[in-house]
Amino acid sequence: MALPNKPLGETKAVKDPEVEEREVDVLIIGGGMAAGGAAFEVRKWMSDDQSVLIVDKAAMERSGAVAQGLSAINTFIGENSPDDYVRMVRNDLMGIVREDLIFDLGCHVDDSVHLFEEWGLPIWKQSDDGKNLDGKKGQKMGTLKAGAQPVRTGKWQIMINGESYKRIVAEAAKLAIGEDNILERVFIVELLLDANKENQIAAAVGFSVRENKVFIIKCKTALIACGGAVNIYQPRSVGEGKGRAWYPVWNSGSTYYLGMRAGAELSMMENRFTPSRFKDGYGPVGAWFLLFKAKTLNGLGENYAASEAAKQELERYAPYGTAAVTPTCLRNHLMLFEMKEGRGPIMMDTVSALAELGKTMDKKELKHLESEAWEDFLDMTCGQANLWCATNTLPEEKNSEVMPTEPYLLGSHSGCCGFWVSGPDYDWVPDDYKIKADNGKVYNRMTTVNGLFTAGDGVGCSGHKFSSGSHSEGRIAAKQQVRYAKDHADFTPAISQSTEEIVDMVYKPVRNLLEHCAYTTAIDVNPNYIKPNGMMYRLMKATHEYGGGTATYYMTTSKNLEIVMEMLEMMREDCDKLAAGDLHELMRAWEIKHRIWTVESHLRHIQYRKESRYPGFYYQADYPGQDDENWFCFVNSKFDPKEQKWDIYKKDYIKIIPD
Ligand code: SFD
Ligand code: AMP
Repeated sequence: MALPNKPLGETKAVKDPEVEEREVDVLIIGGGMAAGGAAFEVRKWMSDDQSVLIVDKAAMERSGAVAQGLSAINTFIGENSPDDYVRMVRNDLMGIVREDLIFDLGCHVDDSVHLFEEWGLPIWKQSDDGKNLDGKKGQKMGTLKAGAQPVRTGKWQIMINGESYKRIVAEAAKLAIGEDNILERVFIVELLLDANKENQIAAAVGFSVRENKVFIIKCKTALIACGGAVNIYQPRSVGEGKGRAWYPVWNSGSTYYLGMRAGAELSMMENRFTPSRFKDGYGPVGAWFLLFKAKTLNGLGENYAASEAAKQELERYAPYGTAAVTPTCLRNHLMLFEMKEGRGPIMMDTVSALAELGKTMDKKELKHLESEAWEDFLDMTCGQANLWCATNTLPEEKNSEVMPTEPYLLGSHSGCCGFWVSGPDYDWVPDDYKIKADNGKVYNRMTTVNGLFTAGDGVGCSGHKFSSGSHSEGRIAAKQQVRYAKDHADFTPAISQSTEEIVDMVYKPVRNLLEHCAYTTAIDVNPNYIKPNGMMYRLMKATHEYGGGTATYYMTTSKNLEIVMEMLEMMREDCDKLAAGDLHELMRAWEIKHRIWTVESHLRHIQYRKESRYPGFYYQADYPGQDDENWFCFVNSKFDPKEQKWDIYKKDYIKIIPD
């Protein structure tokens, strides 16, 4: 008889888990930057009789995108204005953004950065004679809040010694919210709507990845802040490199899945991010371009981005392409152009950059510069530093290859997919950007489902928040959640599903396995079920080949989309047959389901938008180029949980900040 589970390692799943029921006023789902901000802020606004709970699938100290740390904070307004911040984001995202949300964030983000510094995050400072001081030397210059000057790499970015960034943010969040109000290692699988009140959030359902226990958590209001979606496409790193990606592999689209299944309106899900990264190690490039002033060269050693051909290509995408800073997607577009023309690979010229900077430095300063090059990766993508070691790469002696990655979905970095949320209730915010709750009031960052909020990667149409902005947005949302809970003090959440039905849904993969595993001798091969690993390969192959993955240089067509949509529909059906033998595998089963729905919404949007708005991120070959006349608008979609049907439509873009 086949063994029903791995003998070692993971906790074996049982057929009948324990059930723990809770009820709180305010629920925060996720434990990353946005949820960390929410947890820090929330208790300040709560009254004594209100309750709160934060639930993270992992351990907050090292969960989410900032798990490994970061070496820069990419949004700090400082001496700039929020208006200009809006202009920058708008240009980078090819014109179609929610300016109310971006402006609002720009007004608040610096406060989070000041807090990070107060909590112990070392921020690089400029000395009076313009030198870069990091670590303790930087700290001696005083705080940003007190007027010390950060080391600006670009107009918006500042350098940090950020290996422990997430630990610092998590510590503050945990202290503020209180140990008793934290659930770690609990994966939320579904949200439930209220049994009596139409379109009102009522509960979240999840399970522990450490013990056989299902959680049913009722709430008046919930925040979904589970980050973006990774591993929805075949990654470039396969074989022994599998498991590496730039964005965090454990962020599986839960934000989008949870909200969309509750009926929350999505916006700009067609947008994706395929960042240029150091090849195979996924090291970010920002510090190299901005701090070290490096150039990328094509295979012929030419600075292709400065060529006449590149200039002409960018002019096709004016006014964005001709702006002072080329939008991220168009930077990729130029890179792909070279590769497709047979002028690859693209190399980051680290050698010339360090030599140039070193010209004015003494030996000690030069050594420090070289260690900064290593620290950039050791602080946030240590695998890249390992790869340099493994391949005998000294950046001052050998250039490194860069390449756009597989597609990720996110709303906080240089992408803007996510939910359509309410803007702040200011008179300058257009009515169409405000969502009125059942009581007629407007709650900033609330989705179209009453009581359901989101932040960070979850908020659509407003990228370039990064770590600091996500934290700040979590704080904005949490304050509104408390207000919502107070305004709905007499609402008692009720759910229509029985406890048995919920347990059966959450533990279905376990029950599938236990029921059928004796049928075959190899536990992974069975006509009655599919393991999440197999489903993962199925998903990745389909999106890779038909959905504009790296296989086709991010190109798709109407016919390809038709094919992949059919495949996804079948995958969704087959999710009922997922099987899991241990708790880790149960998480994998739910993650793949979340991924399938998420990437389906992405492709649905690409299918609907009859233009290629983001060249370099994706190309719809039947509709190349941009069609401003017909498509200078948002694309929104909604899954109706009652009818189990999709709807997709245009929504007007409204310009608020003049050029
Ligand atoms: O260099 C569930 N980011 C950068 N931001 C910067 O400010 N500076 C940088 O230097 C940045 N760079 C960078 C960045 C990210 C990564 C991975 C690298 C480099 C290598 C971006 C920011 O990190 C990002 O914008 C924010 O972190 C987004 O915040 P948020 O809160 O939206 O997502 P999260 O932090 O990943 O947190 C998600 C949380 O959800 C949990 N979770 N919990 C319960 N149930 C579920 N089903 C769940 N699913 C997920 C996670 O555990 C996590 O706690 S650079 O490239 O530019
Ligand atoms: P990255 O490391 O690519 O995630 O980028 C970090 C920050 O630097 C983000 O704010 C990017 O928008 C910005 N950035 C990266 N590369 C460039 C570039 N070549 N020109 C201008 N800004 C850049």
